[in-house]
Amino acid sequence: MKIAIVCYPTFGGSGVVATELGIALANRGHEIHFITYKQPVRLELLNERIHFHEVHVPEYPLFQYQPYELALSSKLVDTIKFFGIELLHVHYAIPHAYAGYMAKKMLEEDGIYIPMVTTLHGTDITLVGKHPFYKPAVTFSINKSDVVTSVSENLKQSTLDLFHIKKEIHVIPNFIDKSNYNVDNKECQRSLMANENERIITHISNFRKVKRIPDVIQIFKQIQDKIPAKLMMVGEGPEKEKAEELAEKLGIKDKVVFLGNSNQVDRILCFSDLFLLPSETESFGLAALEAMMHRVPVISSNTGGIPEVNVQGITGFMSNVGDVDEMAFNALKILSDDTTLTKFKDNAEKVAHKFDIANVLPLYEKVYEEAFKTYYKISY
Ligand code: GMT
Repeated sequence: MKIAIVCYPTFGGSGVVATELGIALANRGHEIHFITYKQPVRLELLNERIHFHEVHVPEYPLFQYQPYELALSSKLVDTIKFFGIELLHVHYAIPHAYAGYMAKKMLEEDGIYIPMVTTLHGTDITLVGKHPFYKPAVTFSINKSDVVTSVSENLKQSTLDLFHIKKEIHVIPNFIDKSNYNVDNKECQRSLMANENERIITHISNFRKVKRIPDVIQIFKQIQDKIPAKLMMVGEGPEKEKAEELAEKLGIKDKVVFLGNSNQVDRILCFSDLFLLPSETESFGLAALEAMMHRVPVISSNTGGIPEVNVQGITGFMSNVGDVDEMAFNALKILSDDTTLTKFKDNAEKVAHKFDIANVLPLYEKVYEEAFKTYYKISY
């Protein structure tokens, strides 16, 4: 099948999921066309089955805001026509589902019919999408999608609670493709980052407010008060500076390493002992799943879709949002001795395997078939 995938090309989870899904579909023989404003960060290799088409938005002084949706829908129309693309899969409702629907309607004028699958990722619903400025357009484009998927049961429920949705929402969890990881345990260069006796704690995110970055620093402060430890802070975003200031204020600056955005997440997780994800909300928590796949237990909040990934007392522990004392207490419980840590590491890896791409890819292929059926039933 020839499939166009629209996504954000950045380090965010939705872009990562879209990119890895596209690569896996190409490996299954499908022809994939990524359409977005920059080459997705995890898309390193293009080949005869993986194409990338860049959306340009020319600057025009009349516009205070350059019209990305317009440029995207035009690019979709041209690309779909030129390559004979058969299905459109948009990740993140804003503005992708909206632009996708416009493209579909323009194509229909030329007698070209293409079904659209929309995958909801979280902040397109729980943070940005529900804002009254966007809500009518988000509701409309979800209802106009031929098939809608969400990355967790929790996100499905939030979508139904927040919007007037007339479509069925299929839950397809996020996944991990372990074959993409290039590091095995023997290669972990732990000594570059910490002394032999230190535990390595890691946080990876886009450092937005919703990630509760100060909580990460506070939890680590309590951990390193009790045991030798280092904190790896991976990512870039608006809360980073505040985190650097807080680490300095708490006197732990020399124990916190800010690594910036990284394409070497697998190398960092390879030598990590614990992952912190104290987010305000999280529709799934792909970063936690990636950690677990690398045998890293997780201390997280118990919000949104996280309980569908992190299993209480098995792969780590969950606490109420903001309860940094309990999170630090549980972290110390996991890190207290090697036997306990190894038990949590084994469990994390075992549970993560449930989310292997081999189990998830067929679910997407099934909804693609359904999208065809739904679309042609409506159109003819
Ligand atoms: O978490 C972010 O800030 C990025 C955001 C995105 O759209 O890229 O992540 C959302 O989608 C991920 C992939 O489905 C989920 O794993 C994240 O939990 C979700 N983030 C939130 O709900 C805050």
